[in-house]
Amino acid sequence: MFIIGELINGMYQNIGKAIVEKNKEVIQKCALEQIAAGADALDVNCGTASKDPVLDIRWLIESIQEVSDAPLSLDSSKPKVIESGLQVIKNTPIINSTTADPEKLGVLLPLAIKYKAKLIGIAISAKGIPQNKDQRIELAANIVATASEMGFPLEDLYLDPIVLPINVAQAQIMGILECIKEFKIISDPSPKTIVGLSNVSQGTNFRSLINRTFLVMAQAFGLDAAILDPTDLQLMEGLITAELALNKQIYCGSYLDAYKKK
Ligand code: THG
Repeated sequence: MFIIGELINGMYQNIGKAIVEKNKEVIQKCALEQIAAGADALDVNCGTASKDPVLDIRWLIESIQEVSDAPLSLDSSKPKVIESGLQVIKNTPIINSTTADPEKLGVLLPLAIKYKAKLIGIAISAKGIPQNKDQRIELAANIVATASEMGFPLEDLYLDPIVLPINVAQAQIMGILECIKEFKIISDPSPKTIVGLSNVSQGTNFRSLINRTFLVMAQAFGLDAAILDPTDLQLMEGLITAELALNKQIYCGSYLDAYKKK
């Protein structure tokens, strides 16, 4: 599983405050903690706290890059913010994200090609979030078709069905899980799959329990990557144990420690 740490997001109060006050120690500590906990990459999202995300995303990236060379995922719905970040990123960038809207694809695919970035494509259209599995698959297929036409390597494309909170969209959860399996057969070579995990538990009690239960189910459907909180120890232990059951790790008495040292 490719793990993208979700915690550098202006949506979190401490990070929003650090962005406004330009307190880079808070950001650097958050970056290092997530990496120590097992993150392979870090999501970077200015959130709504930022008045000038085009500049603030650069400040976030430069602050993180002073202490770590982990790959960064540029999380913004605004192509201008993503382009600004791409100009200062050192390691392979991840663009998070494009929708299936042709206008967005037309801007973000050429940027992904120019900067040799990985690209997350989310199953959302200009009309909004789909209401069922078939609509999600149709949007994902549109993204794959456009990426393929433009010569973007499909192994670098991560398709996201868009996870919704279980307390408002309970009837859609199984369809979202099935998308993870079906996205993989849209093309050969297969695109990869990703979810923003914590969406599933927003507004609920027992957030951590809901996150880790959904993650293990998504892993059984073939999930390749997740944006999640790597400092949630029980979540990470569930993730590692599911990889064992899926034959992606070799069992040994100390498999949890062995994975963490990888
Ligand atoms: N897909 C993709 N990118 C994404 C998402 C996705 N990026 C953003 C988001 N979804 C994933 N990241 C988060 C980060 C935080 C939370 C949820 C998803 C979260 N935050 C607390 C909340 O809203 O309750 C903040 C509470 C606090 O202030 O402590 O839940 O789906 N491609």
